[in-house]
Amino acid sequence: MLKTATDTGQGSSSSFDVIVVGAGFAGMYMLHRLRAQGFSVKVLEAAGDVGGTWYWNRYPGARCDVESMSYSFSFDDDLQQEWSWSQRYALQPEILDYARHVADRFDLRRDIQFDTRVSSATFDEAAGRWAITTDGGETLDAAFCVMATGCLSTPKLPEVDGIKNFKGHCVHTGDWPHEGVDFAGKRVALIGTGASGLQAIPVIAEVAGHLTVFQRTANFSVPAWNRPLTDEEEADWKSRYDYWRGRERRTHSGFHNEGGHPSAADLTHDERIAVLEEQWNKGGLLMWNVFSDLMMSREANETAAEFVRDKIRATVEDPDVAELLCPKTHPMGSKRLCVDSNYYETFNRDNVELVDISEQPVERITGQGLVQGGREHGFDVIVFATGFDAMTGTLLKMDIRGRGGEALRQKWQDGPVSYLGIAMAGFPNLFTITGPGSPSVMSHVLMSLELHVDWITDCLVHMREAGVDVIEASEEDETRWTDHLNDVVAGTFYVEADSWYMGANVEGKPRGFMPYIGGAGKYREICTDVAAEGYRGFRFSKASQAVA
Ligand code: NA7
Repeated sequence: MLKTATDTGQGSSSSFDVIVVGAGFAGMYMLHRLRAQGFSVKVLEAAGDVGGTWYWNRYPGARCDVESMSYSFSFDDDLQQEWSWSQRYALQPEILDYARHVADRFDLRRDIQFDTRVSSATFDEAAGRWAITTDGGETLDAAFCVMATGCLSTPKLPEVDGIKNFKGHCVHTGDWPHEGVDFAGKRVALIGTGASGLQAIPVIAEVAGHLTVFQRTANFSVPAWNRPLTDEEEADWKSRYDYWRGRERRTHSGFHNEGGHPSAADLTHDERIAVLEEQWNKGGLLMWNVFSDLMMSREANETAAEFVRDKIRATVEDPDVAELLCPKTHPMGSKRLCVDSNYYETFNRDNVELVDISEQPVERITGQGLVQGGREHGFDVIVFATGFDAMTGTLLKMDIRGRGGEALRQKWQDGPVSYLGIAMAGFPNLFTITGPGSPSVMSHVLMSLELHVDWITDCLVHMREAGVDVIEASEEDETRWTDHLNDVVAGTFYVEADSWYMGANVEGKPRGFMPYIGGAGKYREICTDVAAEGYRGFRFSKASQAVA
């Protein structure tokens, strides 16, 4: 039977009902919910404080691409009412302040052990419990383990020799030094033009002596049109938060303002351009939904792609640079769309240079800079905006072993499989929040993680009431879910790009689309139905029977 916090004498104990790995938004909310239900919980976190993504990604210009009134917890109305955002899209320091505020407000830190990285998690079948080891040599155990490790939490450096030789300052956007980086007057190289690079480039360019951007693939970016939030906007959200949250939960992406997007097939060329223009002027990620057939109709996609290219050509003064910045190698939206502030305009500055490395990659890093195109370029700072081993990287860095000692690395050798992106067959009592196989990064992540946390909490309460202590996804339902996930994405342009969604940015990683794109609203209904039907697709047992 599950123990309560009082049973375990929480505080000095190393035995818990639940161990949560990660104290980003998912881990924080998981702790809050489970604690309120009387479970004993310990959160283990590698960082020195809460915040997850927003703790690590401190690069200049780091900003959320979900609007700030929406990018916040919905579980507590007082919290919603008391917090004020300053801008349409919040910058990283403000989001980190919010995370800290939540930690203070709900007194979360007393159950979080910081500066602790989990190295392994092993399921003990006889006891029906997880043994968790840390890099500090500790072993803790719990009936349940919840991986709240985030989707983009393992930064990836490029496979290029010599990084250690560089005598200047070398930084990755996803592991930014807390003391900051002094770019003033410096010769700066920035490699990578995904969302992080696009956000950092305009801000670094303002202070650097000279900034050289090394671009392997041009990306599609839509303006954020960021600005201060008005009092009226804030008041509108706060007066009807329930309405906005309800809308978000029913949509495909989880965005409050999604909806009404026509099929390009029903529109004339001029009508399509008018729709695109309207969406461009609104700005932001909803350009992804501009046509309902954007990701399936070559014609719809090419119309939108050419529209964005024309915007780039109209913005960037040097036509050769403009053409290099025009994405032509993948359908629009098949890699994550970027949302920028003055990205294309930055290439009109005298101190910014674009180097196309699509044909001639960076050969090596040297003491003074890097070699590319057969010549050495000298730099004081090199910024790697080269992305992450996304979705599976952090989970697979840990040695996670389920029934019979099976390693998750083994189970996922051909790519991740899971039931609903929440649980895996053979790994009883282990849950993943926004795991591969769930909408996660293809949705409003904060909304999606709240769904998972609520679902897991309800499930554990259900088990306690039913007097069972082991839950495991069935292999058949896991297979059915994985087939469904692949069916939904088959035939869309998502599977064409060498994106991190496909695992294509990491050498040797199996190729396959990892998030669920069936829609966040539909996914919520499925999860709700699964629970309502007695956790369809899961098997329950008592620990003493778990060996069977
Ligand atoms: P991304 O989106 O994975 O972007 C990484 C960028 O780095 C992308 O332009 C890559 O080019 C480039 N890259 C990666 N490796 C290399 C090497 N070896 N040489 C040159 N260029 C390279 O990561 P971000 O951090 O920008 O964004 C991740 C997510 O965070 C984002 O989607 C939002 O959801 C938030 P490529 O396209 O692979 O040719």
